[in-house]
Amino acid sequence: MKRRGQIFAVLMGVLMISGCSSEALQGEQFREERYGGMHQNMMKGQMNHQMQGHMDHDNVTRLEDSTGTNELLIPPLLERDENGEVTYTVTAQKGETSIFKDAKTETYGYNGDFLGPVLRLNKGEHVKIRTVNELDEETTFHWHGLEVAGHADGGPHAPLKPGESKTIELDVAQEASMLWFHPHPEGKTAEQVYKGLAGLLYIEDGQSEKLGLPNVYGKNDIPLIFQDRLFDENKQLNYEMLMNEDGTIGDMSLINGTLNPKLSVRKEKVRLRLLNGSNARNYTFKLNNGGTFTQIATDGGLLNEPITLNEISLTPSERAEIIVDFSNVDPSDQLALVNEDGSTLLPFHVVGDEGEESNIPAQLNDVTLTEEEKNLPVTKEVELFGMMEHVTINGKKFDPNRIDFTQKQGETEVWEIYNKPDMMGGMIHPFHIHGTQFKIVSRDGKAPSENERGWKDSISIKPGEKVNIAVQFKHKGVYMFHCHILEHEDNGMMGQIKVE
Ligand SMILES: [Cu+2]
Repeated sequence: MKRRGQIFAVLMGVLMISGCSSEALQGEQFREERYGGMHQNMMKGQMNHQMQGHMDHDNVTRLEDSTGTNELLIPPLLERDENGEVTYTVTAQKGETSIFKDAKTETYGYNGDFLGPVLRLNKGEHVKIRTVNELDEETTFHWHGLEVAGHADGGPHAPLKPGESKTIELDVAQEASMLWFHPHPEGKTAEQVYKGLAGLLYIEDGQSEKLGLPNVYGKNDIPLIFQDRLFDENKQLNYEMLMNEDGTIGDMSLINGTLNPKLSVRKEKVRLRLLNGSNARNYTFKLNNGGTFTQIATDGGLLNEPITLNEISLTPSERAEIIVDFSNVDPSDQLALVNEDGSTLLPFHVVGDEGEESNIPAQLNDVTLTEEEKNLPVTKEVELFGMMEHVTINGKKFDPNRIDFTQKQGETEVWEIYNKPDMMGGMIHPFHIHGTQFKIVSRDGKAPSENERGWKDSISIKPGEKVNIAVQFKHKGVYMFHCHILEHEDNGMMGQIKVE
């Protein structure tokens, strides 16, 4: 892994020093053209580190295997406020967490020390959420995947200073899904998420409840927030020291904040709601026996039909709901959820009891890409480019005073998102738009895979790939669109759309 990085670093060094060869000159011009100020950074001796950081995207640090010592923590369901003035109160606060047995780690959390509770909203209801900042720094409360007016979306325009609070109101109109919430302050998102600010938002609707899918929270319906973290020698989340401009990748796997987790399940179908809540790591989830599972939902709702898979990839901020059938699994099978490279993420502890009866109906939803959507011309082009701090969208960095696009409320437009490769090939950028659930029209001109034919708010885009999406905003306001590698976002790989 390091070898390729080193070879590359040496190569780049040679190119820089021997400025007289034409090849080197081309390289130099290329860099100046593409990365501008990068040359200066190289001269400061940061290059080796940076290049290796980038090259490591091809061969990412393996996560430590979960020993299965600790029962997985299940996020608490947030109780509704009793006074009736607001539906929920969500407080960003500091805390201390015993992630390791022998140390306390300083963390951030919502209504607790680390991560956050689950907020449940019902389709059709009007809710008020009081947000409170008890941190020593500014933060925002962003509702990822929620179709909400721009002023309530919690982007970088809506910072709360320490001690401030703000109540937002919204009408919940979208279908059953698992969304999430996290901070979005300009330039500080990655650090605040890294320290623990992330919670889940469940939208519930009557229709999906009739399907008979596993839905006993914490028993056969389990949220799994996957995050990788690096800790310093004092077992602290020392972001300033550990961060990587190209996306901070850790060697320790936390699920719902639990280190070395295991999940005890009964002999029944179990619904796992997966969220890649990492700053930058991509996951490909598999079962260690190569067995299949069933995907039932994407970011923003149920798929039309269940899809049988033996692996599923999620880039940062993407979600998927899968059902694993443990009915015929024995404890001796030592079944586990593993990552692409085989590292054990979540061992399952199957207890002898029979569980609940549940179903996976053949028809789950009715979300279709219409002929009209398929035939709409591309009216917005987004070009993702760069690495490290030299990341841009359409050649520009985020400017809070610049509106990049406008779109009419309720009108569908096709956006073409292109991940322009760089001289080293480039890297996957997960692309997210605030305030909307969209549909994938095509990937490089071809229909999306069956398990992407549902509502999405974040998509993985490979280098060189062009993805067309049909986007509609239900509300007005200014919304962000950005790369969800949080360091890229903080480094300005973000634009703004005004919906009028
Ligand atoms: Cu990116």
